[in-house]
Parts: sequence; structure tokens; C-alpha cells
Amino acid sequence: MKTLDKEMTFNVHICGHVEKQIDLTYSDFNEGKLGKHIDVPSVVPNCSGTAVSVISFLDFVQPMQDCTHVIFKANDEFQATIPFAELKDALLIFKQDGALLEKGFPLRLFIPDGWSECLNIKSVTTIEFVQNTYGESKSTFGFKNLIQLSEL
Ligand SMILES: Nc1nc2c(c(=O)[nH]1)N[C@H]1C(S)=C(S)[C@@H](COP(=O)(O)O)O[C@H]1N2
Ligand SMILES: [Mo]
Repeated sequence: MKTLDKEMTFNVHICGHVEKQIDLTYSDFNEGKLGKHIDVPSVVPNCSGTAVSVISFLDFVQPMQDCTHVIFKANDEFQATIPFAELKDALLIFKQDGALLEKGFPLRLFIPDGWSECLNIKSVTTIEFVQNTYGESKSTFGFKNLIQLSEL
């Protein structure tokens, strides 16, 4: 796919308990709207890419008061449910070598020093803000196994 065509398919849906329920485009990330650019190797040697911090992303989308966890959902149905406390150093990588991601397009969550590598969700297409009702405090991840009635 040509770069511009691929860029047109960049879409990250923001939903749930959050003020700004919107679809974010590549330029939203690239033009600084979601916070300043962080050169990933300057934070984590041996890792590459350009990111915005989850903290600055949260500043922009404004989760509601009652919200406790963020669900990062990928286009292959892999997902992670993560409490805010685990996201304080997290990054959203949107660019590598000055171009769209080859692996993990459109967006990759990266948690430096996270308790599991598996939390580094590739190909994030939806970020949902939720109030956790199970009293769970630690993050969980895996392939989505709950089938909603509406999806049958
Ligand atoms: N979308 C998606 N993201 C994912 C996964 C996956 O299956 N799908 N696997 C996770 C797991 S279990 C690991 S260990 C890392 C592997 O990252 P890598 O492919 O860059 O080595 O990606 C994580 N992110
Ligand atoms: Mo993993």
C-alpha cells in the first residue's frame, strides 16, 4: 500500500467514560495535538520509534472521574485492560524511522518496565475507558473471549 493510502486507514477510536469520544488520525499524533513527541530510544535504549506519552494523551481526551481502567484493543482481538497506575510511564508509538509503523500499525502501546511484555499491544485500533466493576487492580491481557449478544 502506498504511504498516503496507508495513512488514510490510520484510525484509533476513543470511547467509553471519556470526554472526547473521537477517532484519532495520524496527523493528530504527528502534528503534536496529543502531546510532544518522544524519541523512544532516549527513554528506552534498544527500542526504536517516536511516541507520545499516555499521560499527555490522557490530558487531551480527558477520562471521566469514575474511570479506573483503560482497555487497549487491537485489530486481531488481542487486548489489555490496564489501571491508570500502570500507565504513568507508558508510551503510544505511532512512527518508526520517520514513517508509519510496519509492525503494530496504526499504534503500539509500550510500557517500559511493565510486568509483562504482553502488555505492549500492537495494532491498537480502539482505546476504551471503563469503570472496573470487579475490583481488579492489576492489568490483564489476552484474546477477547467474551462474545457480546450484539455480535452474534
Ligand atoms: N495485537 C497484538 N498485540 C500483541 C500480541 C498479540 O497477539 N496481538 N501479543 C503480545 C505478546 S504476548 C507479546 S510477548 C508481545 C510480542 O511483541 P513482539 O511481536 O514485538 O515481539 O506483543 C504483545 N502484543
Ligand atoms: Mo507474550
